[in-house]
Order: sequence, then structure tokens, then C-alpha cells
Amino acid sequence: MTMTRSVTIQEGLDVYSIRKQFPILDREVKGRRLVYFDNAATSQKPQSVIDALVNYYTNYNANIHRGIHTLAEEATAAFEATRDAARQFIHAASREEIIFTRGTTEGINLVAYTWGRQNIKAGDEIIISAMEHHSNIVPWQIVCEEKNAVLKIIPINDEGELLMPEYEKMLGPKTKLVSIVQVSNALGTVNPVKTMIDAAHKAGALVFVDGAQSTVHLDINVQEMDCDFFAFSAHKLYGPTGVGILYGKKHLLESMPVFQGGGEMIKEVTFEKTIYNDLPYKYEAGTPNIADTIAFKTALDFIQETGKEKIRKHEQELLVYATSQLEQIPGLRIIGTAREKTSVISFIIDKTHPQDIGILLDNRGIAVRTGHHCAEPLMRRFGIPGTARASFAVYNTKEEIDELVTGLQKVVKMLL
Ligand code: C6P
Repeated sequence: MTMTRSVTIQEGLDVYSIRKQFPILDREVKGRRLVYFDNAATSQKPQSVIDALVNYYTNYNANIHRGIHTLAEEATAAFEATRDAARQFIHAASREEIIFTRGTTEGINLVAYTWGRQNIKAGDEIIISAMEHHSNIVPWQIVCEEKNAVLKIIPINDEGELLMPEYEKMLGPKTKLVSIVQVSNALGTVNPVKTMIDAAHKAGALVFVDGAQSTVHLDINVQEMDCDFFAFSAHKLYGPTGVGILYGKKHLLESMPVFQGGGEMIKEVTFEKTIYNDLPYKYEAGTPNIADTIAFKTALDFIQETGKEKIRKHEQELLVYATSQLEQIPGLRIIGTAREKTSVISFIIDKTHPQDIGILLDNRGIAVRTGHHCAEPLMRRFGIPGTARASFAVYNTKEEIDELVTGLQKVVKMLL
């Protein structure tokens, strides 16, 4: 793969120098330079994030909030600095509203098992959509089964957009919660969450926003959005795996029962009674993922320094370019053609199984995800077993998209 600076500097974003910050992009796969288009599954990590992990383990590895020795103080300060950075990143009102989790999945489960179990009663309704990830289906199904409540599904059109009039009709006095994905992982659709939240609040329901795919692409302001809960994962934002954030409005987090019991989430324990800790520690039982949480701040710094607006422009250019190129491949159909999309292209090719596409592309060093993308009901809605999905990040280039197109042309020749 040859790259010249003239074609890789787009709209003020120097992709060439950004790529240099990601060591993995230099590796070869099957004898070719890696083309990584599986960013919606997890993004690659810049050297600064890898260095932050090594620095913690090399210089100040210690448990946090417990010790008074120097290492413990340094580790605690670095860990809590990530909470402040995350608060700022999503514009939460206070650091007490920022709960560290293992990821989006744990954030949704935490609210389902605490708020859900406390507040959902027989006959109540929880609304989700046809494009949810399993993480935003199964926890609510569990609550509904347990409480004899009803799970309602907002339908979508063939472009992969929510049918908003249907949603508005569903809202009513029985609606207790709307849990909605802001950006679909399988389609790239950006949902109108602000409008949905306003409508849900008018009906007296709370709203959980699954921000797993949106937080890396869109500006997130939870106060303006007015969502009640918001969850995302660090590993999709150039950060480490095993760390996520659950945001919740303070009064809700205060009123909810605890999730897990153990160290850190308590103020005082006797055999008769335990007094729980204040927010945010109330929901953070046990030793957390200290190293990865600390390194997550470095990932947020990387995004801020690069500039979210620049990143977004670059990714949108890639999306537009890739869409126009892929549309020319005979037999290829894009699944998810919403007017508002992030840089995700799901596609199928006539008479070809998505998995075969994935294997043949991998043979050319190109990583895409294939399958149902943990959104089986969505695949069923489109009547397909799955798709191949190319998802773009800040370090991807048009030249890489050209490689994908060449690879797909070969796939089509070979398989049809
Ligand atoms: N989607 C994908 O390839 P975790 O695994 O907890 O970090 O994130 C779960 C999750 C929740 N909601 C949405 C919309 C998601 O996209 C994901 C993760 C990955 O699409 C892995 S299945």
C-alpha cells in the first residue's frame, strides 16, 4: 500500500501522522499491510495509551482509595483524573454521576438489575427498538420476565430508520423506560435521541441511551440530551478493553439500590447492617480495572487533541467515498442507508455468505466483521443471516477503501 501525504491530509486532519501513532497499523497480515476496518467492534490504540499502561505497571502499580503510601496516592489520583476527564467528555453535571464499569454491557445490566428491579411492576412497558444490540435487549427481557412486564419494539423502515410516529403511539402511562441505541452498530443509523427523550419524558418515562457506537463519533452532552442514563465503552474510543462509563442523573443513582456488594461500595459494615458508600463509589464494588481506567484518560486526550470535529469530517468523507465505491460492485447491497449515519457500512453480496467475504478479505490483510453483529432480531428484520461490516476510524484512508473495493471485486469474481 502506498500513501502520499498529498492524498492523506484531508480537511486539516493529517492522517499520515495520526497513523504513525498507532503501531499496529504497521503490521502485516497474510503478507500485506493490515487494513483495519473493524473499528465498530474495537478501535486500535495509540502508542500514548499503550505507554500509559506500561507506565502504570512500571512505576506506580498500587491499589486505589485504600493506601496512604505514595504509590497508592499516585494511582488513586490518576484513576480519579479519568473520572473527571470522562465527566467533561460527556458534559455530565458532576463527577458523582460517572460510574466506572467493565463496558456498555455492564452499564445496561447495572441499571436493569437495580433501577429495573426496583421500579418495574407487572403490566409496565419498556420500549426498545428493532435495531438494538443484544446488550440492550437481553437485560430488559430478563427484567420483563421477572416482573411480568412488557417489552415493546419500535419498528424500522427498509433504510434502517426508526418509525417515529409508531414510537410516539407506543408511549403512554404504562411506559416506564425507553432504552435506545444512539448509533446502530450494524447499520450506522444515528437515531434522533433528543426528540425521543423529550417525548418519553412527556409520557413520564425515563430514557437510557446506549452510547457504545455514538460516543466516539458524535459530541455527547448528556445534560442537553437530558437522558437519564448513558453508557459507553472505552475500547471503542481508542482506549483499553474492560473499562466503561455509566452516567446516571444523580438523584436516580442515589435512589437506586446497590448492584454488587463488597469493598469500596461501603461506608461501614457490621454483621447486622451495612451503610453504603456515597456516589460514585456506591456502584464500584471491589478493586477496579485500575491500569486500563488510567490509560483511558490518555485515549480521551488523544481524541480531544486530534479534534472531534476534524475526526468526524474525515470519517464522513470516508463514508461517502466508500458508499459510492461499494455501490458500483455488482450484486452488492448496502444494509442501512439512513439519512443520518456514522462511518459504518454493512453489506451483503448476492449468493455469497458474509463469512466467505470476511475470509477472502482477511486473505488480503483486510479486517472486517461478519455475522449478525450481536443484533440477531435486526438481521431477521432484513431477512438475512448477517452482513459484512466495514467501519472506519480516524486513521483509515481512501487508499484503504480502494483496497477493500479491489478485494470485493475479486470476491465477486471468485464466488459468483
Ligand atoms: N458492539 C460490535 O462489533 P461492550 O461489549 O459492552 O463493550 O459493548 C456492547 C455494545 C452495546 N451496544 C452497542 C450498540 C454495541 O455496538 C456494543 C458492542 C460490538 O458491534 C461488539 S458486539
